Amino acid sequence: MIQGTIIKGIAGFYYVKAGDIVYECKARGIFKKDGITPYVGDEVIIENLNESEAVINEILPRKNLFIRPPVANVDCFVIVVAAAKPDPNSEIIDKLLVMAEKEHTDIIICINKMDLINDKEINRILEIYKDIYPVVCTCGKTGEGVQELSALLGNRKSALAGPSGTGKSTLLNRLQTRFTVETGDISEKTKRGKHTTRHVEIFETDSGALIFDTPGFTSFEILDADEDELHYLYPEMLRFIGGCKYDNCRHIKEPGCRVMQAVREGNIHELRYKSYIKQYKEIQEKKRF
Ligand SMILES: Nc1nc2c(ncn2[C@@H]2O[C@H](COP(=O)(O)OP(=O)(O)OP(=O)(O)O)[C@@H](O)[C@H]2O)c(=O)[nH]1
Ligand SMILES: [Mg+2]
Ligand SMILES: [Zn+2]
Repeated sequence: MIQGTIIKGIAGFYYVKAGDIVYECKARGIFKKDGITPYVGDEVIIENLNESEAVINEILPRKNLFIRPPVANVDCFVIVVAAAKPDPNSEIIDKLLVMAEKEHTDIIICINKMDLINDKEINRILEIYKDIYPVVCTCGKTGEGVQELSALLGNRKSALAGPSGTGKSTLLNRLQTRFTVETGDISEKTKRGKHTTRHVEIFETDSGALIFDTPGFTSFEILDADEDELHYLYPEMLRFIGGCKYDNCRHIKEPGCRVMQAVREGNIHELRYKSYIKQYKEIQEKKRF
């Protein structure tokens, strides 16, 4: 019996790292029968059947589990946003943030490709998030800011997440230099990433932290949030919620809403508020069908 971490899963095989050895494993048949799927990041107990074959016997209790990106046991999400190419998509960013907030993971926002825009434009993006989350600006092309990002990661297990083409794998190649992970241009025609990374994989950074590279996406659906709890997942709203006139205020159009007042006074960023409303309605809409 050996305990290890699933670092990659491809075509029914799971790659389990225990110490310096990576075992190629199958999952025990019973998992499938019981509807249990192993995830990258899972701590597992494996058993060597013979020289070349091993099976996963048991998945140890998870700290958390995410479906998109499909990862388990994440301490910190690094939401990678491109300053341009592709342009920042606040809808995807805020949905990822809500997903991470829901499971109480740590969050870092990384604004990459800072070589493509000027300081004024960088500040415009910083303004939205800098008072809520740690934000780091990087350039995957030159390596600028990568040290700072690495310092922020510390020795947490962090997962890179964000739209396709924002530079997640490029940053990964800067954080760890042992392997070269494939990266890809964004499409000239659609201005979107080409989904270069196809599977989740865990790497060890040069400073010894574990980091998940994940496939990017171009859209993102909220799967199981509750609209009435959504406001708790916008940390900058928390200190205002108690000030609303009505206990069940959801800050949409209720009179005496303290949150809306904070938006008017510039204490909650208008774009964040707009994205809150949009998500709120989307969740409601989804429930109706
Ligand atoms: N100008 C500029 N280009 C960058 C920077 N970082 C990455 N790129 C380029 O952006 C493109 C996409 O980079 P990837 O690292 O493949 O992006 P990704 O987020 O891993 O994309 P998926 O795997 O599809 O999710 C590549 O052509 C990179 O060379 C940067 O800081 N500045
Ligand atoms: Mg990638
Ligand atoms: Zn309110």
